[in-house]
Amino acid sequence: MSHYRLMGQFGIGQSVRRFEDARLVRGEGRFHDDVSLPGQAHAVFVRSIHAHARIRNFDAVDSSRAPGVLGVFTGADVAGLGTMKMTLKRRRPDGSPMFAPPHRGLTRDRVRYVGDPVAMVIAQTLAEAEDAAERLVIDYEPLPSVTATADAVGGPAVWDECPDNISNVHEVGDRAATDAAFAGAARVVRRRYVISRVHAQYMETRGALGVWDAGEQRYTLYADVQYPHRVRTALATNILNVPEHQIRVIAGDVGGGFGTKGWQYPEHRLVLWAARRLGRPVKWRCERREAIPADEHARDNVTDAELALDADGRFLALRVRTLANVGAYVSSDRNLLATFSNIATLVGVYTFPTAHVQVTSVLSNTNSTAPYRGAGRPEATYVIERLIDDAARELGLDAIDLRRRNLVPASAMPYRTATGVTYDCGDFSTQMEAALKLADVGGFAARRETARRRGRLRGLGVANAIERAAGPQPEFAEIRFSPGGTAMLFMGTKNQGQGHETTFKQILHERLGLDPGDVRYVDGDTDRVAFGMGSMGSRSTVIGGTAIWMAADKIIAKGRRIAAKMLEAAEADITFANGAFAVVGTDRTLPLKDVARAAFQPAALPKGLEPGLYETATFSPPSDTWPNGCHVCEVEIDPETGAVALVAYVIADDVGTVINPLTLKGQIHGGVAQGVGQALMEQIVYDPDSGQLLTGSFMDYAIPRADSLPEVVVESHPVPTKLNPLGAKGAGEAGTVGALPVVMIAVLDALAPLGVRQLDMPASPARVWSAIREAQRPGGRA
Ligand code: MCN
Repeated sequence: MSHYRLMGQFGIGQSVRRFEDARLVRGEGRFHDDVSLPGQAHAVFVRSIHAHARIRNFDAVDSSRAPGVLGVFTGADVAGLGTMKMTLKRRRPDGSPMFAPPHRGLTRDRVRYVGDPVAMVIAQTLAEAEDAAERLVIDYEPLPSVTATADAVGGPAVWDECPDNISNVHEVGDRAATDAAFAGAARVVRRRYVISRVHAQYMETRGALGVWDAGEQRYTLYADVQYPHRVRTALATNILNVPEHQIRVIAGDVGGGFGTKGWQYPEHRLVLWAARRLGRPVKWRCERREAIPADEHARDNVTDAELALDADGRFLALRVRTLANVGAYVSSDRNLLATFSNIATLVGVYTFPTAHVQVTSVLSNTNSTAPYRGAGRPEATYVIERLIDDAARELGLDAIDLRRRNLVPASAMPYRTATGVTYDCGDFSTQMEAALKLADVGGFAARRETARRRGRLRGLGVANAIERAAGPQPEFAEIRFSPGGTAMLFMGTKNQGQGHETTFKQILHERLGLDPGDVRYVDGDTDRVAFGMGSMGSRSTVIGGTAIWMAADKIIAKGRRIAAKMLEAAEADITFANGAFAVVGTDRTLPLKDVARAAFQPAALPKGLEPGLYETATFSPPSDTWPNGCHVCEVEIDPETGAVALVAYVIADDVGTVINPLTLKGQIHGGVAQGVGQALMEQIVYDPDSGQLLTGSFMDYAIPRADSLPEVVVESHPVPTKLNPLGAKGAGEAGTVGALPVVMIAVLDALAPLGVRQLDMPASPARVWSAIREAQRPGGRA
């Protein structure tokens, strides 16, 4: 197929179907558990059954003698391993440095959450390791525990060194100006919002295979991580204390990461340590029943929010106080990410003259919390959008009008928020009006009436979403041609299901006209890819994609010199378009593929030009992009059972230039599903007295299924950013950011006629049913 026929078919803006899917749907993907090496042993982790306990004694005699056992290791054995390090400079309320206790891999003397790893049992087979793990006798002395966010301060100390359980306090905004604005406000609305704790529930549970090569004196880790290079650096510098070149990290296909597979888990270092100790590869794979206790969790905030308005319903100030539950350990900056990522967009898409936000990170006897799709942004949007809706109801205003009255106009761009960030561009009004139209909000009253006649309560939710994406951290791309004229594309980002191969080949095609079939895509291997920060924060398209663009520009620059010689023209007269060089003003053209072949033939090159055609580029954006959009949904509630059905959902969104409308929709759909999941059914629950994890499996942790969602309609209204040559903004988290608030807003709208004013997520049938009964009780909440 010629380049000319291909142009436009695979370029930016085309709904190209994912190149990777054929392999994946045929079961030919290579996930971590598909990797097995000769002589590998199997590791099983023994985890705490208590929320908080002192370990009086380990008795490993029986376990060590079990058939096939190669070793039973405890914290004492791995004491030589380092820990992750914090770089954030946070403080406690008294000004002292923050209290951020790292996880040591295996806990030695005290366990601090159900699931805290205390021992590693390694045997010839997995079954033998599991049997031996059951024979390990651990004598625990249970201690009082605290798991609920609101109870953490003043609860039993998770660490004796930090009696009040306050890890740190973080503030943004102008306290004095905000206090003054509240003092002079015509109306003030106050609410408390509880954002539940959830688990990412990726399809592929975690795993790791550690290898020690004695000859090379080198570790290799196969694991499903989102940033292999940063995992390598962390292992080398913090944990194992070896040069980075002595570690190779390989992440093959990753069956979902969602932020939670971002960093360095204890199991990674432990399988490497064990592989060296035992002289054979050591593999661990996490069963689904182990995943919830073993993985980092997410969200889990209690927020008191206050909105000050003038007599015309204009926003004067926002005051937010959040308690963020960070769990028992704060091993790296990543464990605090959500606590500051949530701050910038608490003001949403609205003009606020001033704001003041204080986030207190509290320790508890729970798993660490970490980024999960949105990492603070869904929480922020939840708070501001629900507060606006509650304010409208309390003040007798129309919630849509109240939003309209306070939107940041497109003419105000770039707009500096009271929370200290700058939205570079965006047209929030266009998104909102488009979504309202798409959702036929005008026809809602009639639909509500029809539903009422069927005995259903119908509710409408509107929420404007904005999030920070693709912040200023570098990303890497390399385009490497072979002498035959085909190319390899090496990326520092790591695909976890987003469709990177397709997206990146489209960008490459747009710039160089390369047939995607002529390009092999590579990511996830620190030996093959020079550098990378990895995939999180909806950054890959914007930053990795721009790095491709820049590397492609270098290919064109060098190719032009070669083409000039081949076409016997002056370099200044050579143009490049549609995958071919041309002599300006003539019909003489030369495909890039031919130029690439010539690049490896010294005789074909201009004098002094180095042979070969391979270029790298590293892009670091000047600032964040601000994807935004408006979500509108409708729910119907059965008042007899409390069951909520999501019946309509539309989004108008702006992710800047859309690279692939098809995969973008897939991203938004997936993101919405995760927001809907949290709003309606998902929740990690601990028993308040014992600290036991009550939702340890899919028998008690509900996740959305296909029939939980209606058709989700997405309409893009791009406002390209000037912060990168693609004009693209991030998109991977956008769906979740809007979904979390809009569903709860719709639920509360449906319940409002019954007098229900307050309901925290998840809006499960039991909770909705109880809220209805409570409101209808004489003297109830209505
Ligand atoms: N896209 C586009 N045009 C844009 C931006 C994005 O067409 N302007 C499309 C592209 O197909 C691109 C995809 O959306 O490949 C995601 O792009 P981007 O916003 O760059 O996000 P990342 O690739 O950096 O992925 C990270 C993001 C995050 S932070 C989470 S969490 C998340 C998400 O992606 N985790 C996911 N989506 C996920 N999807 C899957 N299947 N699995 C996960 O673990």
